[in-house]
Amino acid sequence: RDARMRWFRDAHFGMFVHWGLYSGAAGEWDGKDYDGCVEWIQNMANVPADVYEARLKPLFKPKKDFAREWAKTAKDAGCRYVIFTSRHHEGFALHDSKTTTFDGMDVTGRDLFREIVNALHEQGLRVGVYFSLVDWHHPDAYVEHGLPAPAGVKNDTRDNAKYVEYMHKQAEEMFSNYGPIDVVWWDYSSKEIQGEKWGAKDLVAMVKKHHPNIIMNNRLYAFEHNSEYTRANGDLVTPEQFIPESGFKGMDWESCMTMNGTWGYSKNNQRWHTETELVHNMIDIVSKGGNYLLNVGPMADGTIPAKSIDLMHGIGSWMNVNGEA
Ligand code: FUL
Repeated sequence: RDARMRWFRDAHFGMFVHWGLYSGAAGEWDGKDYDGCVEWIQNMANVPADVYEARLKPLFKPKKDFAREWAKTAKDAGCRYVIFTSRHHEGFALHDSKTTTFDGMDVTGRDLFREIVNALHEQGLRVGVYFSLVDWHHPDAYVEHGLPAPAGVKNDTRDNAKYVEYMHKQAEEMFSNYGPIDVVWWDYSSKEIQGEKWGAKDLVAMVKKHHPNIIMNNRLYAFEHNSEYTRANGDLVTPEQFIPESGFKGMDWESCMTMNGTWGYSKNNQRWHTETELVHNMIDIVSKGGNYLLNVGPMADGTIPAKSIDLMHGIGSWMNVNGEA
């Protein structure tokens, strides 16, 4: 394990990217503004999957070379790895999938997953895949959040086994077709829906078959900090939006944090942390033995908001002086 974790422990700093169809909504639905965690807008505005899909697909227009911009932003800031949302809870998958037409290839004619992975590899960055277990689009997926069912689907006739089979196929496409992947960031489980409800053992075996040294977070199982249970179920504890008082003894960890209180892009939220705050977070986290996973939420065309770029530049200047070579 120590050998497998070495690069991660040395990395200290990674960039998180939340990008999907929700980026096009930009925090607004039917004239109503949302500004925190707007990658949840489908849920917050209670939108049926078919309506959501029809409205957002036309807005999702990645510009050429968006992925190179991401990779350069991360590299220049001193990140050693990038974790991107290959599919978030909305269920839209960035790769070229044979399991669905709700994927990057069918919507944009491009394999966005490949563009991203290749761009990160070109910059010598390690690659992490955020994979949502939750799916608000698939008609058979577990419904925990009370979303209205898509047209023609009744909540009580959902066949969860079918969803799990679909979800596993999609994961295997991502983990077998795109070269080396270093981290898998499952998201997320609850006490009711976790572990074998997701087919966890098979998922883990599949991912390890393709990437024997992959590092895995602990969210295939219900969220719990610093317990034996957590230790047994992943390599990483993932404090979200906070820095623990002290580290997690005997456990690797990574604090994931936003710059402004939303993971997905919101045109409304301009409550940005300052560069000083972000640098202090870095020092606080790294001094306690964790990694800092700092989020950017690009717009629908893949452009990272200017303010986020500024903040990343600021951290980069600090890292040039104070970071490790
Ligand atoms: C959570 C998700 O529900 C949020 O939208 C975000 O992706 C965060 C990092 O993890 O579980």
